Amino acid sequence: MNNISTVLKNLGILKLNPAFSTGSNWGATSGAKTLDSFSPVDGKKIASVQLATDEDYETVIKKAADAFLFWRNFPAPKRGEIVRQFGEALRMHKEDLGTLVSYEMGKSLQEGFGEVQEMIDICDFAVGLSRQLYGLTMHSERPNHRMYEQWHPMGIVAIISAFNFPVAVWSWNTALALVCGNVCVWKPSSKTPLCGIACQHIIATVLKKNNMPEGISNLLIGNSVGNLINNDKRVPLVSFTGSTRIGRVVSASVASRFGRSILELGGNNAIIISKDADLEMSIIGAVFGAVGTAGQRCTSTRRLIIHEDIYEAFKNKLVKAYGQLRIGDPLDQHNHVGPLIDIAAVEMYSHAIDKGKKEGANFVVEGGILSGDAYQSGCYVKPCIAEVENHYEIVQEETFAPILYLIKYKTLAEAIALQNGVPQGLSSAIMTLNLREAEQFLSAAGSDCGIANVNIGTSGAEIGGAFGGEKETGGGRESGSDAWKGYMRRQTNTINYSNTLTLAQAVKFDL
Ligand code: UN1
Repeated sequence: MNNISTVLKNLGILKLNPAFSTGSNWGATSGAKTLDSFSPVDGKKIASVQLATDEDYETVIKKAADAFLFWRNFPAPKRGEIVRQFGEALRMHKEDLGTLVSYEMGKSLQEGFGEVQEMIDICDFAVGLSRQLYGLTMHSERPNHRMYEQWHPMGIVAIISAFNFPVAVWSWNTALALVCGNVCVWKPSSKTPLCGIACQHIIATVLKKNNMPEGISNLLIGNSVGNLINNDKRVPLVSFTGSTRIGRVVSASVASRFGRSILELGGNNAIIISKDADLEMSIIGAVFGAVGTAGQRCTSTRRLIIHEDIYEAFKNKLVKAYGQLRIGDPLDQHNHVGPLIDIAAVEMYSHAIDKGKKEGANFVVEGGILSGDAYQSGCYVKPCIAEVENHYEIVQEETFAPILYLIKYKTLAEAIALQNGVPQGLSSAIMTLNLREAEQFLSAAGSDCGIANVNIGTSGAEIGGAFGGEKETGGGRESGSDAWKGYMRRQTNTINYSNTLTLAQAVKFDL
């Protein structure tokens, strides 16, 4: 692995210290406030970045609005060509960007590379889409009339993303929004600003090379930015990824001005382990789902709902598997589990364990905070497992940490009710070789989640499907399938090519 200053140099961002960017213009702010980015890997400060002011926000929105006037008329396949080049640039930078993700966010290097791969994949998807964006044609009830629908861009799309997928979630939104003819304003998580700067620099370089105007892709760093976006009528669409608590605020503010929002909020994802499951496969799926990204994916496996006949055997296998986990520097490829994002996350993890114990949780693998030379950042925790009941308050909540809850079931109907019996509805899975069980789980009376899998875990969705969930997860869809429709406005067109004006519904109106 390259050391971090080489990575920042290779990414071309070593000398950049902006509060915002409208493209190749990296604005130094009028404000004096700065934000330090610390690595949870070793606790060291990586860099200091400036925070955008309200004035900077205005500068960015004005540039974006101007750029939209050009971009909306630039043919969609040509927009796709720009996104294709962006995907190529990401291929070139995969190693450095993946390493930065791993170092600034703390996920394993493999997962850092995987995240950049998701970015490349969505670019490929968006390029194909840029020659589609299909609308339907309909038959008119009136003679010599034609009806069809078109999909038009909306304008400025704001993307507010979280620390846990500091680059991929932005790219899902940006790649789609751009081919759809929108311009983007991105507020990355203040826990991972350097990932934001690196991505913006990559796309800005591509836009500049193609002589595109400033303002097509924009970046704003700063905590007050979110609030400005939510209340700004010039921003018709806000795509927000984060907690249900903040999502509720975003959703209400945006709705009150009749804006549209795409919400990707909390998950409380379960795997049902049937007595007809392939147990070896189930163990790997469950362990990766629970400890991958140190349990900080919105798709992380939080609950295992296990059939009573295999409960003890499966639990013992899990305990054994947890005993083999190596926790440590995520850039060392031998380690399975890296740190949590920061000390506040460690506190939430400890609080959840204490609360669980008070409610009656029986820990079969104990948690704890690691200390010593290799864990100096204070952000490394032990993945743990607790036997619980589904109704415990702590089990009903999403804790962004590697805490796995075990729940026993007798009948499939009971298992499905347990799986659905939480406020969130993002991802779900069943491990079974029994076709009837699998189909019941996927039926209208089965899982109530946006994602329901058979014989794979809850995390690691491919970009080709629509990504998102129901209930307190917010209902938004991003990424593949027809999620692009969320980034466009639909227009129904009726064209009369006859010599007379015929009213619909056979209404007569003679003068
Ligand atoms: C997230 O955690 O916010 O399905 C996104 C997955 C990844 C995306 C997760 N492809 O686990």
